[in-house]
Amino acid sequence: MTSPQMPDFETKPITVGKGGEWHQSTSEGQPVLTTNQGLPIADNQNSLHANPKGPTLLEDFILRDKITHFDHERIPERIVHARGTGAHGLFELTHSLEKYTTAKVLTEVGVQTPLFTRISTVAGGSGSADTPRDVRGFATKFYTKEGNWDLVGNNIPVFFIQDAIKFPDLIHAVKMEPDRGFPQAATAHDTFWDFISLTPEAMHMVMWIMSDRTLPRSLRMIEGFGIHSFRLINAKGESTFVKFHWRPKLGLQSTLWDEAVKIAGADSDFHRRDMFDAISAGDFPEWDFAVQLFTQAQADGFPFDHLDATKLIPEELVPLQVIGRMVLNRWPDNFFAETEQVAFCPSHVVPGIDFSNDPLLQGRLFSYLDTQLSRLGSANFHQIPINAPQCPFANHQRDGHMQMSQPTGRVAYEPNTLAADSPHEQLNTGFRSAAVEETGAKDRIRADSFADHYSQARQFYLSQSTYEQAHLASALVFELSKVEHPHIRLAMVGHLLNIDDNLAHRVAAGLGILEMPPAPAAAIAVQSLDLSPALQLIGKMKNTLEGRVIGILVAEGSDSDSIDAVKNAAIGAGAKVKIVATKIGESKLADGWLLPVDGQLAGTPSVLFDAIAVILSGEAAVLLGNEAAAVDFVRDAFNHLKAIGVDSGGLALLKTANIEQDNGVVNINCVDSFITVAKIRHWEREADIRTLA
Ligand code: HDE
Repeated sequence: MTSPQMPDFETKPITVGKGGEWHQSTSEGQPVLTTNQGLPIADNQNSLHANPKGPTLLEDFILRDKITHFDHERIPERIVHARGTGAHGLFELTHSLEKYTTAKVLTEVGVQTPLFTRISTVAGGSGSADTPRDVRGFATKFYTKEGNWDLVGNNIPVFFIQDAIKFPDLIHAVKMEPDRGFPQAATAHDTFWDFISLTPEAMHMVMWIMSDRTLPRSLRMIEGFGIHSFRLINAKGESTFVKFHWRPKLGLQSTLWDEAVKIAGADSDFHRRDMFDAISAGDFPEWDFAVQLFTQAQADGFPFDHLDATKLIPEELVPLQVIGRMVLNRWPDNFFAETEQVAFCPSHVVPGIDFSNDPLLQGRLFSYLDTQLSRLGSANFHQIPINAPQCPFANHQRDGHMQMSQPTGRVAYEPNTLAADSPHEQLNTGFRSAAVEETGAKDRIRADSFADHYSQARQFYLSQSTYEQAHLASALVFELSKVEHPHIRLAMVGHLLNIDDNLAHRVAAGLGILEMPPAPAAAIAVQSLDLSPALQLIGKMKNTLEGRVIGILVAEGSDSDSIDAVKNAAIGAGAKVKIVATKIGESKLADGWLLPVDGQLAGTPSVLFDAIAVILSGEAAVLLGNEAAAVDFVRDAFNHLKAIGVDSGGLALLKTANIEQDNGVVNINCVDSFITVAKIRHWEREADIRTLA
């Protein structure tokens, strides 16, 4: 029903009771507030007191009902990936993989499968900021006709460790240190780097997390990777290995470190808000779904073991085939019920998809079910609407905490003769594991083929553009500079020597290390693998304003034609536009027009935008030159390598801020030039404004 006071919001009373009419309604026809037992409540403002100034009575069951429920409103947050943003959407297959799999979701072209995707940070608690340097989880639950398929991946195609038994150590090292309870959501501390420096297998992942991939501009601009090799199984029972990839339609885009830090202060919900705004505006985020398919024979020829999750298969070696797309088109009705309670398990697969022997994946097959039992508190977590399959499901499991279904009949076992219509196994279409022969001695052992810890780390670093290499080296300097124990810094620089001599020396110089430590002995000689340009982030950025936001700084007396011209051109190119001024409300322009303002200057810094325009009268430029927030607005935009469009007043403000004009600073009279430069970051500017490692 729609409340007359708030016409824009649809309010849905929670009516879990079956049938019946509302016992009574308010004079406005609204549903009556009741207890959880359906008792209508007369007074929701006062508890039951012995007298007007007397004690509250234990008898007040309405107060106890309300407070008790409130006291139990939280469930344990996820041990990792606690902070997340989720949305509903659909998957549409565009190319059939029928040759490789029987899974209907991968063979029925054109069919739209509903799904729910949750994107998360890893290390921080559920209330932490959206923009720390961190891996992003990328988990999708496909509600297929053959049951739920959960693809629980990350935005980085490799992982820190090779064996699941190290996961608790890794996470204990990265989370806040147990004696002091900080830092929150940060790898820049001793315990993390101590563990990493003793874990050479993590070096490839270290290159990825120190790259700008861990500083995304938007969750709509990240890739997703299933990481592990999985198997596809076809109708003949033959299996093919597969790696899954998500590719954002908006291209990849990252922020700079200084920008990410400032965004955390300006808007700690930056990514969640961006996703909410985009979906609410009908700008539905979209990803291509792609696969890398390969056989055991091909895998045998790779210079690494594909079962080792610290390795990736370069696209140049096994090209990606795009087979479908995902669109996120519906924000959840209720954050807790959906985004918080959604329970992903890599073990949720459908017939035609199976696991590989990746030891990390094998451990995950246990961990997620276990964690859901603890978080959601019941073996019936699959009955929560967000987790329930959207196809029929039936078995003989019964009872348990919070059982929501009421099965009928006397038979809850199989085989039976008493209930012919009870669920039975289905040999032909049911889930079958790949028939793989296993040989060898049982042992706690790491395969020799997992021993090369540096070659792909080297390949990644050397494949980056010079700008990206500088960011990566500087990130290492920043992180290690926060480490209090010098021996940990030295140990890390030692590992870097095995990756690339130049990188190690850059980082050592940044840390003030005068004498290089020895490189640890590599288990096998570091290989020089072919460079893989596809590993670059800059190479995957799109020259576009779609999904981007342009901030226009105005003041009293600004020129309305210039504002209109920038606004129309930016919107025409797919951007959103926000007007920023010293006061919220309206700004009176030179021609008397009252322009609605979206953001007040002090609370709307330029870190929230992809490019800015500054349109000011000469008088306003002088006034704003004495305003720290205005000077920071333009300085930060410049320092974050963003395009700046100016009129003469805007140019005067840039002068006050000591900004020299370059290719990214243009006159907005030539609005097309502004739109062109606004589509990109101006990397060449960085060497003039910042000392990088
Ligand atoms: Fe997870 N991971 N993980 N993980 N993981 C969890 O499950 C775990 C790993 C990933 O939005 C937990 O529901 C182990 C790799 C995502 O709800 C937990 C190991 C990858 C999410 C768990 C790994 C991931 C999780 C915590 C080493 C990328 C969030 C709460 C063997 C392929 C899903 C939960 C969401 C969440 C265990 C390693 C991705 C504790 C033991 C590798 C995206 O069960």
